[in-house]
Amino acid sequence: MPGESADALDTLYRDLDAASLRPLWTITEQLLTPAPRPKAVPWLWPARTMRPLAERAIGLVPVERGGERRVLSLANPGLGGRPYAAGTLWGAIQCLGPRESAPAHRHTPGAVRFVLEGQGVWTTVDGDSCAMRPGDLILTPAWNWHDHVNEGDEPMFWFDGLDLPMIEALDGVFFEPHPDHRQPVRGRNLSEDGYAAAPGRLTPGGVDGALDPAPSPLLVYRWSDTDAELDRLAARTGEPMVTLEFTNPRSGASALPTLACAMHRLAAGRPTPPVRRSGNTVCVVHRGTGASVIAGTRFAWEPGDMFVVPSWMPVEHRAETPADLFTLSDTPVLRALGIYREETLDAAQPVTGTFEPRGETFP
Ligand code: 1HN
Repeated sequence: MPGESADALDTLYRDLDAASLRPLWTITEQLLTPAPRPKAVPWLWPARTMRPLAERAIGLVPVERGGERRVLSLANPGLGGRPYAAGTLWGAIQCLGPRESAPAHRHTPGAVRFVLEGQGVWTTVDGDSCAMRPGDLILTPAWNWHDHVNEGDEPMFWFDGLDLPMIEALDGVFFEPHPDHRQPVRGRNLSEDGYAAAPGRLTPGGVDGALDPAPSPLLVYRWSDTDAELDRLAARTGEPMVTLEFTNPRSGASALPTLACAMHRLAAGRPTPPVRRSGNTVCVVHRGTGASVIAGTRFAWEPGDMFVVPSWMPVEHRAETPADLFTLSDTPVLRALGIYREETLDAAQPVTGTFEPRGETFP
């Protein structure tokens, strides 16, 4: 009898549920999507909103053990309140007031800092004290002790990028505070002694290089080097956009095993072709103004703004003035697994909307 079998089926589903079993045939289509369907949405956090809020936090919130860092995380509205810029990436603005220091600790998630504003902060990474200046990239590889000390008289602001959501998904997070507030310092800018001029630390193009489970021994990539190399590359190619990846000078691989960092220089008024890639990207505007179209929505940007391009969403950039964009992505992980994809699309995307920043902005 059909009725009987329908009842029997209902009972089966109830009993499966009670036994903590899920029938795949009812959920196949939400699990095996034809292409990535990230929960994260394209989003932009304006510097004009973040900067004054960070400054207010300096006045109100001390940096202490337990809290560890004065960090405002980019919380993608698609992720239901989780403090992540995208499913795999942490992005944030961190600030440290004059003469403040953030205590030494280490953790299995790896981190990078891209400096936005100020001077006088030293980040010590396993005893190597690294100066931080605007436009510099500083690495704190997994399980390296690190602390930040502001020896200057002005506040400093930088972007933090971490692979924390990936390491959390792998249930691989370990964290340990250092026994002392500050770790012992072996010297200043030591990693640069050996590698600052090494070939293979700035690689044109990126994404198809070597893979390496070891992080870069060079911990600091100075803006002056990046800038000069971008100039040379732009002059040579004449393209609307040139890209330098910050690479491990020993192997040519990404800066950290899980994270790729790059700087893109955009010529004014020349749009880039639309591209989509598997994996997530966080962009930080270092210089210039312009706009990016992400999956049909136009995001206007200026220096210090941060925005996210979720997996497989087409993106194209157009600078109004000569512009430099820093990007952080999880590409090395997808490549290590043999599943990375990238595609250039034929035609510019139709623009179906304009992004309106949320929260007050302060001109
Ligand atoms: C961390 O240790 C830092 O050391 C910054 O500056 C941001 C976000 C999540 C977890 C650890 C830092 C972080 C973080």
